[in-house]
Amino acid sequence: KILYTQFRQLHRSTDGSSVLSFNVTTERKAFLDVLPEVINSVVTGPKLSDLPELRSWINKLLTYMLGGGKLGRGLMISIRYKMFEDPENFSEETQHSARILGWCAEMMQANFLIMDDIADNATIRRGKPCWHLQPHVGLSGINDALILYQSMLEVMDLYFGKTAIYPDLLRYFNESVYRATIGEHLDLRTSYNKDKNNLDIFNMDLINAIAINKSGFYSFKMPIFVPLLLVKNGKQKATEELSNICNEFGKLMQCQDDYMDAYGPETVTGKTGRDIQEGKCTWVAATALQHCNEAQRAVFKEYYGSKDPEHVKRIKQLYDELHLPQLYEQCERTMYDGLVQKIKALPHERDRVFLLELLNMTYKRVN
Ligand code: DMA
Ligand code: MG
Ligand code: MG
Ligand code: MG
Repeated sequence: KILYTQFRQLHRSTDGSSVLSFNVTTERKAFLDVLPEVINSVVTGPKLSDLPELRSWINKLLTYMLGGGKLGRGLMISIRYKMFEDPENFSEETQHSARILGWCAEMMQANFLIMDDIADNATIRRGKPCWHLQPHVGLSGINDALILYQSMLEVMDLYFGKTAIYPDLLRYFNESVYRATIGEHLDLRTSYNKDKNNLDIFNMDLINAIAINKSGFYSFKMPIFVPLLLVKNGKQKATEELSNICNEFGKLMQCQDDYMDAYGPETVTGKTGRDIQEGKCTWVAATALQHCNEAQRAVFKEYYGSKDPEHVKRIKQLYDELHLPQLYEQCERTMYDGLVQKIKALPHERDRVFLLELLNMTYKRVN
């Protein structure tokens, strides 16, 4: 399993321009070193100056929710910045700004996770109890999620409010929230219900719409496009082809997430599977239905979307009978191959190198 292995060290690309080298393990460490500054900038903000209790609550919230993640989105921003910046414009200061933006992405993600876990009745996230299950939280976690998001906006305003890229930054972050909430709506509102017997939800068009909105935009498009704002002429590199590739990454990531929900051990994924219980419209359920005979379809109809552990077991057994692991492996491979083709057709070498490495880290991921 290649996870955050070394990115290729490039000093000179084939088009002759020099490219700064980087290494994911080193960047991850440097990125983590910036976290105390981010938290500090929030809790020492003037709006909290007379509210010591709130300061310590927010400190606890940020510390809890920003720890233990894979940091994929944040690292994408800081690494991609370094990769795309011309060495003559690069400094520790500009890299620091990119890392701050990386943390903004992580704060946005943490805000989604709190709300998603409430809506999905989840219990474990990143190997720890979900935020809403912390003492005295419950549904007030919705407000904490908003506090997290607004803290992110405070950080962004503090570091970027007076820069020329601020309106574009806000646009990307705003669209990320809009897209993710649209995706979450589709995910939550379409769930299967035995009484309604709404099996028509399990179609690939809906699954793709959920994936592109729920995951594609904020997990790929935002962290892939935002660092381009930091570099000279970067906007010219923000193309439609690149955007399409982000959607494909979103589909791959969500398909993997759906598969791991049914098949990934909690000790590895750090979360509890909830999709069968919640009757979610997932890649796994739709693929199972495509391969069901009449009797198996009746089993699905009877037991999908039930919280009874025996029913969940029966659905998992059905998935096994239908060889879901093999079907998943084939589908993941097909998506991988499709992405390789599309990435290789991109005009900029730095995009090709970055995205192929990202793809290799994403392919066959287990958490
Ligand atoms: C989560 O989708 C989506 C957002 C926008 C946080 P999900 O419920 O499938 O995610 P997870 O499996 O991590 O709970
Ligand atoms: Mg969830
Ligand atoms: Mg969810
Ligand atoms: Mg999931």
